[in-house]
Amino acid sequence: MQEHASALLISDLHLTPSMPLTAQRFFDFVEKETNQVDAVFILGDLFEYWVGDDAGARSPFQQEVLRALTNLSSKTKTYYIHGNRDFLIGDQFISKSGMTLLPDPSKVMIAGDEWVISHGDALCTNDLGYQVFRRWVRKPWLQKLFLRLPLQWRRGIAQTLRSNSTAKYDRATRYTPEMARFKGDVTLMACANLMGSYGSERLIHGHTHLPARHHESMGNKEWQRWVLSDWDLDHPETVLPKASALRIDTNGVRYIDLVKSS
Ligand code: LP5
Ligand code: MN
Repeated sequence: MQEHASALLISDLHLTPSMPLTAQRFFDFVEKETNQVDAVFILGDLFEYWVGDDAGARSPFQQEVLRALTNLSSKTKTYYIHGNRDFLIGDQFISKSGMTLLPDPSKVMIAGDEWVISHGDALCTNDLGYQVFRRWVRKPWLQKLFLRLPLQWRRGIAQTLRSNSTAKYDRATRYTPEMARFKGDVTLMACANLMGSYGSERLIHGHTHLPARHHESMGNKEWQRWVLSDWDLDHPETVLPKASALRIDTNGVRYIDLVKSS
């Protein structure tokens, strides 16, 4: 396992041309904040959605993000883990970006400690509908079939999936907030199983948009769980501006608020 003296971890930026301030903060992050660390880990959902590397190659916005990633990985070792919205990012994009793709989950060494890192969606095991959906869309044969569809169809399917997901979330938070919390978070059991199978005491994930540090235990197993924040600087009328990274170095672990320092 490669050792990294220090690292920054981010996830869930959901980059899209319709969120220009969030995208600009990512470009500035690459320029300004990543120079002092040994590694950057992007734990999924960097993009709002991804329907194939060929689509990325035709999108000026995705090419701009690609240039930022290439610049980032030329100065700092950069790792990527797929999210639930951009799991179709393929070898072509990864190799152009200079990043290293890691499986979800992975164990990495940062500042002398072992950490398990994951996007986090697979840990939301109370959301049975989503887990069934996830198992299907992660099947290589279905992905191959999807990637052969005309680009417009793929975009249409992705946009339908996104708007269903957003509508489902809005309905649940309005009418059944407890159920939304129950389904929208990771479960203790899934985390315990993961920590047990990796023999680890430290977990970092994103996806839930519930940034916090937790101390958890099950039986005689204990672990700390750090949750990354999503980023949104484009909807101040509905959401407080948010963007942060987790920094790990010999001084410990801490969140860096990228809204205040923008
Ligand atoms: O992303 P987020 O945070 O809003 O919500 C997630 C779950 N939603 C999703 C869907 C993504 O947002 C959109 C994915 C776009 C990918 C583009 C390419 C797709 C290609 C397919 C390749 C084979 O992941 C949401 C969870 C939430 O997290 C909390 O954890 O609840 O889950 C859903 O909304 C999914 C529904 O629960 C299940 C819907 C079943 C619909 C069946 C349609 C099958 C279409 C198959 C397409 C080929
Ligand atoms: Mn996600």
